[in-house]
Amino acid sequence: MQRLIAISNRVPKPGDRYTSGGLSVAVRHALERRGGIWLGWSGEVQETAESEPKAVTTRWNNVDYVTVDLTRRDEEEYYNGFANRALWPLFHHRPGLTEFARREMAGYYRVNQIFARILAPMVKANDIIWVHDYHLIPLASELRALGVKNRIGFFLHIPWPAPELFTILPNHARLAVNLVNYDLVGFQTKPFMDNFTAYLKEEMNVSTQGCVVEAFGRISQLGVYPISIDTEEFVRFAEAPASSIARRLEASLQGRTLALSVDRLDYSKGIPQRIDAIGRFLELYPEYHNRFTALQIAPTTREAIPEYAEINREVAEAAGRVNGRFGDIDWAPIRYINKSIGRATLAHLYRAARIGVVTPLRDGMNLVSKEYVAAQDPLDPGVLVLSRFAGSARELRGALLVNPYDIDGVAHALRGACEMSREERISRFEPMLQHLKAYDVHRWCDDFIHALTRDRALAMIA
Ligand code: ADQ
Repeated sequence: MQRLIAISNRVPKPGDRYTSGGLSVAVRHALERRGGIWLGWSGEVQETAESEPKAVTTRWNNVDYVTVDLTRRDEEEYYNGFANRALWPLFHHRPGLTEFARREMAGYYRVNQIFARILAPMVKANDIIWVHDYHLIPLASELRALGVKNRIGFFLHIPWPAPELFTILPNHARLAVNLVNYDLVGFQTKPFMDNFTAYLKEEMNVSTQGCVVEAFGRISQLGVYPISIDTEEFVRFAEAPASSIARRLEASLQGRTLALSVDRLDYSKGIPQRIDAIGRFLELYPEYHNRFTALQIAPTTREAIPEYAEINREVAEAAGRVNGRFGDIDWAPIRYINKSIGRATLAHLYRAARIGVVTPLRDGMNLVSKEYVAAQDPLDPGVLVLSRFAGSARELRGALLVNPYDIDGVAHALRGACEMSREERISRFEPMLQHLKAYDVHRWCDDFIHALTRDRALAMIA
């Protein structure tokens, strides 16, 4: 079995199984089975600018965790700058929030070069390399420039934008060439892959043959690999005796219907629009006053970026408006907290919620929607209200699909979820759970690695 090397912006802590998300669990599992390396930023910032950052290696269960500190300038230009002020908003179709500076783009390429220089000497001839997400699009090109000839795959966790939006980036052509330097490029959904091939055709005059791109002196395979969750683990968590937090929540609800939302606090998640829709629901259906509670859990992220401080203010204000207008001395319709919650507890909270409200404006996949389904009680499941613009909407067909921009539409869906019979809830839930059991995160991981190694065999035959 070939050794695997994974590279992502951040590397999870070795042995930290409790707080890690599904992606970390699956990639770690694959790494431990094959032996390997996981390389990325430590999350630490060195105040003194060293000429070449040092890597620290920790070995744990057959895997070398290699972490690199960045300088303050690297963090500002690569992470806060090009990755999160240019690529993230633009790839989520928010050109109005997109800021581009050549200095930051240079920082982005510089950090990719740093990772490549640290990794290249560690790579053995037979290793397979798997790069994750928008922070690292140029990494294969940088590794190739250092003579690395191995199979290198890339998975994009976020959407790929429509061509006319992608071309807003002054370096769009360079990024496209960077992507074709991978042997395999994985997208969450077919429309995202189609956006990339449409761009290649319209802007670069490159046609794809099926899922194969032959351009810029290389052949690259494209594919759709929808990421998933560790379904069995979530089912197990949800079925374990309820934690004290979950019991406190149940007691505090006093029999009211709970609608739960869990998101990183990010403008792509549509939280202010969702809160407005809850306000509209309470306006249209006063019979739900004092019978309905919405809980929004949204830990803050990327706080150094002004748009993220702004979204926190916006959500708090929207929640305050709805509570002020509809609340009473013994009832606030919306509870808004910025806490991070352990995964086992999260499963209990999902199960306690009659409605899971997941309404991003645009999302690569959205794992919360899958976790919510997996955590439900099969005999009395809740209803998922899901944005049609989440990647997961293509798989979770038993959800009530909504357009998050249509406040009235979401309000009607909330009412439909509150009123839905147990029979209908079960008939919507069962096929979704079956799907999540068949296509869990381990399957996702295996499919991607299989495609990356299978194509190696084909290349050798050719
Ligand atoms: P995210 O944008 O972070 O991921 P999502 O897919 O929903 O979005 O994953 C969030 C994860 O964080 C979930 O596992 C969730 O349980 C966890 N989480 C969120 N809030 C939490 C809280 N308060 N406490 C504890 N855990 C919390 C990006 C893309 C997505 C894509 C994933 C994976 O934006 O579209 O699905 O990567 O590819």
